[in-house]
Amino acid sequence: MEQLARTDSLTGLANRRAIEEWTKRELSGAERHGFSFWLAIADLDHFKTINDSYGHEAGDLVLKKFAGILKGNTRSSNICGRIGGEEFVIALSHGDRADVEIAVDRIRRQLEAEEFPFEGIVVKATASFGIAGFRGSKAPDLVELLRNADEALYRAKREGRNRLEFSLPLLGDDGAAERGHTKS
Ligand code: GH3
Ligand code: MG
Ligand code: MG
Repeated sequence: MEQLARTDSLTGLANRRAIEEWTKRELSGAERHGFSFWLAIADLDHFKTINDSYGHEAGDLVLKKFAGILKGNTRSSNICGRIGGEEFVIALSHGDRADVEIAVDRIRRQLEAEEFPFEGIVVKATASFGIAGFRGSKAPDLVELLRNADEALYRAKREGRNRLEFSLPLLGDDGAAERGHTKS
């Protein structure tokens, strides 16, 4: 029961509640020990068109396979989950911006390369990603991180989809150090 209450039934990923609990814990650790914390929102591109063209079941198949890609790319110290219909999050502790960019872009490329055989046709899908991060002594809450990640996601959509964008500077008083691609 405990486990079910924290699991998304379609994909088996962590649900919003589990993400909230995990993020809260990690953010307080990040604040105390000075490590960074990153949150990426992934939103499938033109997902409505996939449903409209091939049906809701095809859409569900894409959601499940994308969840598999996320799981395959999540280390035990990180978490991924489904927070809404076709919206997912990947939360990563530690690492600098370049590390996060590499990890998230690997997921983006895997989805782009994936073929979803469905009733004799091959369905393709892509996703856009918005990423927000924190490093410093005063942690934001999940809502604030999500808001920043969402703003970056909106930019990724506007600039053509199938891409990732960062919300910069990072939240927190050490966030400016992460402006560039390398840690200073
Ligand atoms: P964009 O690239 O701007 O994100 O376009 P979009 O079509 O993905 O965005 P929009 O928010 O308009 O559509 C999301 C669609 O996701 C609409 C909804 O029917 C579909 N959806 C939400 N949850 C599920 C689900 O559990 N299964 C399926 N098959 N579809 C879902
Ligand atoms: Mg959406
Ligand atoms: Mg979408």
